[in-house]
Amino acid sequence: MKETKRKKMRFQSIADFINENDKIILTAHETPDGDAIGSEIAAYFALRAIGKEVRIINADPMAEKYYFLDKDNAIELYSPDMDMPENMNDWVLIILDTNDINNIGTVKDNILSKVRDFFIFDHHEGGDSVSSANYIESEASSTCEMLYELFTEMKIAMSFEMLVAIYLGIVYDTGSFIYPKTTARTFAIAEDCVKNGVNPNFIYAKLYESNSISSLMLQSKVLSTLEFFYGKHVAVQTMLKEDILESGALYEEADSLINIPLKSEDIKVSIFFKENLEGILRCSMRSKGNIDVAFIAQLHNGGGHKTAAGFKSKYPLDEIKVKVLDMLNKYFTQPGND
Ligand SMILES: [Mn+2]
Repeated sequence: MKETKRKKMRFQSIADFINENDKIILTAHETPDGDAIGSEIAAYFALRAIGKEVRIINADPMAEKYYFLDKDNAIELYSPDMDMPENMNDWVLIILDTNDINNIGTVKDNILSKVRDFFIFDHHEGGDSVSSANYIESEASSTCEMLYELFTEMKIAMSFEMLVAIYLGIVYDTGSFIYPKTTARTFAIAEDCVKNGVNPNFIYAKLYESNSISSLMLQSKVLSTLEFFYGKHVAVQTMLKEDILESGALYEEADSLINIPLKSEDIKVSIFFKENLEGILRCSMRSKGNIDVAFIAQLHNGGGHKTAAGFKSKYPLDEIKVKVLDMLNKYFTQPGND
């Protein structure tokens, strides 16, 4: 009996927030990934099913491979001249898949600061110091996995569209069920999705076999910039605006290139400097084991967690590269480094 009562209360805070508000804007982190988009779509259909007025507004465009999830064309890209509700005070915001309000781009100053209230629903580490209303489970594989459990608890029937989005988010964030936070529960949820018609091969093809030829060209350009530091334990790749233009690819198609160097056992940190078409330089970092890259991002007003973090640089490439590499010095002190 006690067990049932405790379980029933698990999602009380977010369920109350949803129940108390009728006009809800959803957003997720900058350069939204599969879990961010999957979460937004699943939450969009769920909240509409219980009679809410819902909008999804993101700071950055999503990759084309996710378009099929958005059957209603519900995802809007923030722009200063977009059609905003007259009375923003009627609306609340739910932030998905990040617990850092500095990680939602232009949505922070233009929506978060104007809505009546907001709630963070996420699975990343580093949420201990979040002072606003939140529900964070850092041991969950993905935000989509948490949403499945939330909707189950709220007794919201899960449509096929929702299950497709949830399954895609889980596959994306678990690296197809292999990353450390993958649990038996993750598989049980995936099983339920598949039992209800989600096709694993179709989702795989959408996620990993739907890249454009121009994205291959971009990949080849970026990979050719690969440099090694600290005895070949740190890899740096660079993408400039010209690389995007010459390949004909989209900025967001460079998303997963940061993971390529990590396929080598020797590489402990992968750093990717990427410039967008407006000339804004972003530094993304991934690490293995005990190497913390989040502190570097935080020093530059960015965010993320221990093994995956990033920030926008206010310095030119040459300067920021030296600064970032210097900060990794404490992890690679053995002699013989190059
Ligand atoms: Mn996620």
